[in-house]
Amino acid sequence: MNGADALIAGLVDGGVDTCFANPGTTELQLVAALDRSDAVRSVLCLAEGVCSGAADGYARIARKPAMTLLHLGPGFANSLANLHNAKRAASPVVTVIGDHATWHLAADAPLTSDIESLAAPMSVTVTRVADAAHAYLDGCSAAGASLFAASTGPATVIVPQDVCWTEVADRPAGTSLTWGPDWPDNLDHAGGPARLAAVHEALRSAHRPVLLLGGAHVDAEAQRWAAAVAEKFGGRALVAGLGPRHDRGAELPTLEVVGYFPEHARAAFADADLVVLCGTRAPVTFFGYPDDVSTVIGDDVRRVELCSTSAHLAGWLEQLAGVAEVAMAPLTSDVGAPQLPSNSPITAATLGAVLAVLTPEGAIVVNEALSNAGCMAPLAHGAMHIELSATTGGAIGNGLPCALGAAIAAPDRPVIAVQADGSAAYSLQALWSMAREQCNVTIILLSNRRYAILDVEMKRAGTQLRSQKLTDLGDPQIDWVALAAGFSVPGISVNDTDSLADALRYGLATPGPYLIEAAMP
Ligand SMILES: Cc1ncc(C[n+]2csc(CCOP(=O)(O)OP(=O)(O)O)c2C)c(N)n1
Ligand SMILES: [Mg+2]
Repeated sequence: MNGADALIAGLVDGGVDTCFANPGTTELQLVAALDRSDAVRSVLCLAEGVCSGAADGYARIARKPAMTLLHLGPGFANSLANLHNAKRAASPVVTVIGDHATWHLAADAPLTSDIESLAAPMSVTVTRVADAAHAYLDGCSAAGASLFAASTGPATVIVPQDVCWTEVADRPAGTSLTWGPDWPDNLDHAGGPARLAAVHEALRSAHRPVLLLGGAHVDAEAQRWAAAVAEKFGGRALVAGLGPRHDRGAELPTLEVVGYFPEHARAAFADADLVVLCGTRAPVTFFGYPDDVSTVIGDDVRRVELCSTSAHLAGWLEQLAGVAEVAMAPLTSDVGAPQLPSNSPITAATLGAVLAVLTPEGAIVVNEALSNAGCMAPLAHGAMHIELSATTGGAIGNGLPCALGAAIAAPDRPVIAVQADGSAAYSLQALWSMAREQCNVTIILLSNRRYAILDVEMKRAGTQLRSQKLTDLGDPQIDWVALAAGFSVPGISVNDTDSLADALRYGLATPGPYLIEAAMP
């Protein structure tokens, strides 16, 4: 085998089974190694932001490291916005970047750049493979680092082309690693009992405690444990906004999701005297505004940390419930069936009502709805599903890539992408990979023909614009159905809830991707 084969073997032994790739000449040997490997499914993506976003979505659903293969500094740079989202989501994405042959770097050829400096801010580790003899272990360690660093997240491996083409002996024997089905808990276990006792003591002395849930996976069990603990101490459990993965449905306890705008976020904590941070940091406002502060929780409110972002949240909350001597909150069996709205224009509220009725049990709903994110609230009354927020790091354009990766990770689950139009335009190339891989993704493209959230922020800032030139997308109109057809994704345009419901039923029942342009008033 050569260094490229060894690197791929190491990644496979570290848990990688899927690669979202956009390679070039410096990755030729890696392309050949992937071609020789039966252990990795390779998915070609037509833009690097699709690779990183798809790997993010894949990792969130499959709960194992997902690989991307990218071309030197420029190709990698194209992936960074969604890699930033992946880092904020604590997703174990392993980025493999081919670099020039070691001796060719000194020539400063056109594609030469400082890849390490590009990678550092978006990675939990950056490794440059020194020689072919190290390739296997560097691959294995990168996959491991994505899961076991202080926080889970992106690991970057830079591999010079001469390392890839150099022959090596077979992989080192007996080094195969396997990870458990759950994301590992990176907290110091020895500190666990003391931390549980401190949190329990704080809860006992609080009058109005809030348990704030966040991190890589706010699952059903975590919410049921948290609801029980909160009830015992006369408090509330909340879920942090824009979370990587949030299980939802009518059977679960109703936990409020912390809102986006500062006044909404602050209102959620207004009466709290204690906040227990469960897998998340203390919340801050998304942006700074004149004469305002960053904090959401008052300085006089006590905070205690239960566990870190990549901890096994449900496990920690179960332990806490044990100390507090409470049983898990039951599932609600008597869940009234939501009703379709009478035929009406498509707004956040009516779309939410349609989604609450038609989202199937077990679906994955990717949320890049932005100014229409209110449509997600009614889904709490629908069937059990998984919500993935695309913009965990605030960078738009992750929705379609995330949906692609989620669909590849879970081919048996229907995926619904609730997708704002401006954000869709950043990474539309994901449609082609969805068509090629026949992913079961139904996209609801929210065509409001503007950067509406910017209009909202502008109004809140009291700014009057002379023209809408920098926020209006309606001139010329974007034909989403034609664009989808261009990528071999069938679609339809609808402008009322009856036709939206029909189209959604059709999209869910038909294999492969389907795009519904929801024309909004
Ligand atoms: C990578 C990146 N570029 C730019 C922005 C700034 N930005 C935030 S929202 C937005 C417009 C979103 O418009 P659209 O997706 O149509 O959603 P809408 O506001 O209409 O609901 C822009 C450009 C961002 N957050 N991330
Ligand atoms: Mg828009």
